[in-house]
Amino acid sequence: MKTQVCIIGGGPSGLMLSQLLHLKGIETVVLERQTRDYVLSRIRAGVLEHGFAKLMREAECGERMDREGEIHEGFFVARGEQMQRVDLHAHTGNSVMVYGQTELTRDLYEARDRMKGIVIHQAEDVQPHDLTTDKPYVTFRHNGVDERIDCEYVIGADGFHGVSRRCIPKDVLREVEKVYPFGWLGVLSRTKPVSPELIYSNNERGFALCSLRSQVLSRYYIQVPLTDKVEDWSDEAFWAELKRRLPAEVAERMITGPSIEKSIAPLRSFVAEPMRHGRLFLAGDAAHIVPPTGARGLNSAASDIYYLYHAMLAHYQRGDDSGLDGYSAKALARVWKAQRFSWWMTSILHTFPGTSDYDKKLQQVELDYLFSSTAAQHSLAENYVGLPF
Ligand code: FAS
Ligand code: PHB
Repeated sequence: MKTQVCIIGGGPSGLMLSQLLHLKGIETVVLERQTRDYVLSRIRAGVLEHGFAKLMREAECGERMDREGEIHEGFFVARGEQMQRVDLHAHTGNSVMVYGQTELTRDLYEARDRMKGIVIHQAEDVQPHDLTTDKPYVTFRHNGVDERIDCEYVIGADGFHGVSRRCIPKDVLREVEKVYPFGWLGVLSRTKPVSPELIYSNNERGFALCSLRSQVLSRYYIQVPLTDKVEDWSDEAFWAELKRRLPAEVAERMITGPSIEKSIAPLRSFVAEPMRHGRLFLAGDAAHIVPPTGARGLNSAASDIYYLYHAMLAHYQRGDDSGLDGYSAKALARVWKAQRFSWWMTSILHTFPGTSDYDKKLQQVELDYLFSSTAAQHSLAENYVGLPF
């Protein structure tokens, strides 16, 4: 099998790039380890920067998002009984799109099918080869048969646990990481959301987040110790704890119901540099991870894909390799701004076990400043809607 760009990973990053390149006549093959149903069973991001929404439209995949997604022009930060609205539109003239990652991944798959894009599921033992030559190739096994794809470029869009990052030699790859001493217990329920806009709550019992997927599908999170297991949390226990961490006026109107999904995600900040090695380019979670507090994970993948898409266009249409040569530095510059914002949002909203009295005071003063300063709210708003690509 031959193609121009072999993409490892059929998550949002890989599918988006495949779709964008196909629309410009650049051939791709996507290799995905899991079944499509498995990929679509994962509940992840919920908030899209306007840049991501724009990319979905450019990929001719934005129609259902624009029909079913919700434009949000602000959100709330709660502290004890206090609630402060951050007016995204007033500060930036922009907004965010609330539309689940599961749905946009479904839209991307359907677009790939519509255009007869090649996405190979249950591709086992995917392995890139000869990445530092001008004839790289990728081997894998499918339905028990050993396969090979000869290509010109390999995109590692295979997430944090993928194979691509590990192809960069240890003496070249630099990885930095920060692991947080807690996780997020998330619940999806077919209930009316408690608030029309998101509520991020700093509470002495721990962080809580009220989000949504639609007006009949709520998404809630509470911070939990790393030692907690999902089975430790009944629905009743979850709802009771969530209410304790919200202002009384919000807790009182909470509509509870059975969880249709319940999971615990660990929180980490992680960056791998460089994001290029020869003909291999890393994108999305394969290269960087953020705690979901700032809703930057999926959105950081979007800017990687935007840069790679335009770099590939310049190469194939004009023989101009400046975009490819500058990709890693350009992508990392924006990745690190998202890292900073995600770390900052996490540091001001969560309780940190064993933190000093001084650091506790510092967190309260950060929140005092945010609640009292339009400049602080402007900074938060411009990061949340998405810094320019
Ligand atoms: P993904 O991990 O989504 O996709 C990579 C794909 O590669 C997967 O389908 C995987 O099966 C495949 N793959 C892996 N190894 C392979 C191999 N060897 N061969 C072939 N295929 C392989 N972000 C937010 O903004 N908000 C959130 O609330 C949020 N919650 C999250 C919760 C969890 C549990 C996780 C893990 C992430 C969350 N994220 C959130 C971040 C998430 O949305 C990612 O940023 C997003 O999935 C990134 O997309 P991809 O880069 O495509 O990586
Ligand atoms: C979600 O709806 O899953 C969500 C929203 C905002 C975040 C994190 C997760 O910051």
